[in-house]
Amino acid sequence: MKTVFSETQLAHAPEKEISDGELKPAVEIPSRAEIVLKTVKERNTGEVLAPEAFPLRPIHRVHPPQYVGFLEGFWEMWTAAGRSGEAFPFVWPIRSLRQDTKINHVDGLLGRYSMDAGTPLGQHTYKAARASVDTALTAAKLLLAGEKSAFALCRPPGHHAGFDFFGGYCFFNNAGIAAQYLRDNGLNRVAILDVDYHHGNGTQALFYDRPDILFLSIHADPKDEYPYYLGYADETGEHAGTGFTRNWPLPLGTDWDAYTPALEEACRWLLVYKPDAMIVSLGLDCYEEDPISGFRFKSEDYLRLGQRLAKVGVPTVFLMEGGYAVEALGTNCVNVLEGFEGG
Ligand code: OKP
Ligand code: ZN
Repeated sequence: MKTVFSETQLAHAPEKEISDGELKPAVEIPSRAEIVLKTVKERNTGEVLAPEAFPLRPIHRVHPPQYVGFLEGFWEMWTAAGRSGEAFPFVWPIRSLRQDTKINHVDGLLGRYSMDAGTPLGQHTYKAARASVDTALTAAKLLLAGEKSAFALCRPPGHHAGFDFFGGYCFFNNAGIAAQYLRDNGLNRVAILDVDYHHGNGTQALFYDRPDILFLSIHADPKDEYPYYLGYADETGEHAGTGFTRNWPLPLGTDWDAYTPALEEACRWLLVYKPDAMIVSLGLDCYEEDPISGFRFKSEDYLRLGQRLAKVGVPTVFLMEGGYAVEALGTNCVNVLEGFEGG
């Protein structure tokens, strides 16, 4: 399986994040991608290629130009306001506050375009997030060219980013942009299977009213885990998209055996839907040693995950999302890819 990777993604290198009431060392860091790349090379999973530089058009199919422009011009605005370090939002237009005003101040705009205070924005964030999108789109294009699978080594991740907001370490919704790109290039039905430990709220919301992009997600129960406000079992789509979203929230402490029934159900939905292609939002944070997560996958379980997904028999883009146990991240990720190729 070919891997797509861009060094430019490493330019987003946050130092701190706001978490548990403290400024802590950031966990969504460049070494995550570096160790996966190193393991891909060591275990010879296939050729590694740099992404093509895509224009803004495929991004604008998913995110509005105002939001994209905000991220693009952010650093200039931030430094013009006299700030120099990483940025965090701290005020949001929630219930009873206005959404529709034209705001000048950078702090107001930060809140307008974000969902949380845990996602640092820096000087090179936009450039790295664009490279992450390019990585996802290049992998999708490999599928269109006839590859049976491809691995997009994306960073920063994407599945929490919504139509016009960043959050959960995500800026552009890589999986959503890739899915829409596949639709725009001749595929009729695309499935997204999100196996990150956290619910992919951004991806779900993008396609909630659409039957042409199926969204399936298995994750920690949001009543006990981030992102808290989406990802419950009763969210199944709306309007024309009714029945084309499915969620399997699972309790903290879930191990592979407890996870399998949900995975089997998700695979059954995939067989019924018969997608022309599948995008796997591949978070590796169900791992037992993950520093911010509460599931109990072992490294071997990621081999099993890959083997099971191969049986679905659909052209597949694996697209990296979360996973923060850096030492094991390469092994866990490549286990999925090898499991898939061998299964
Ligand atoms: C991004 B992805 C822990 C705070 C965690 C955000 C988690 C974002 C996960 N105390 N905050 O889905 O892996
Ligand atoms: Zn996650």
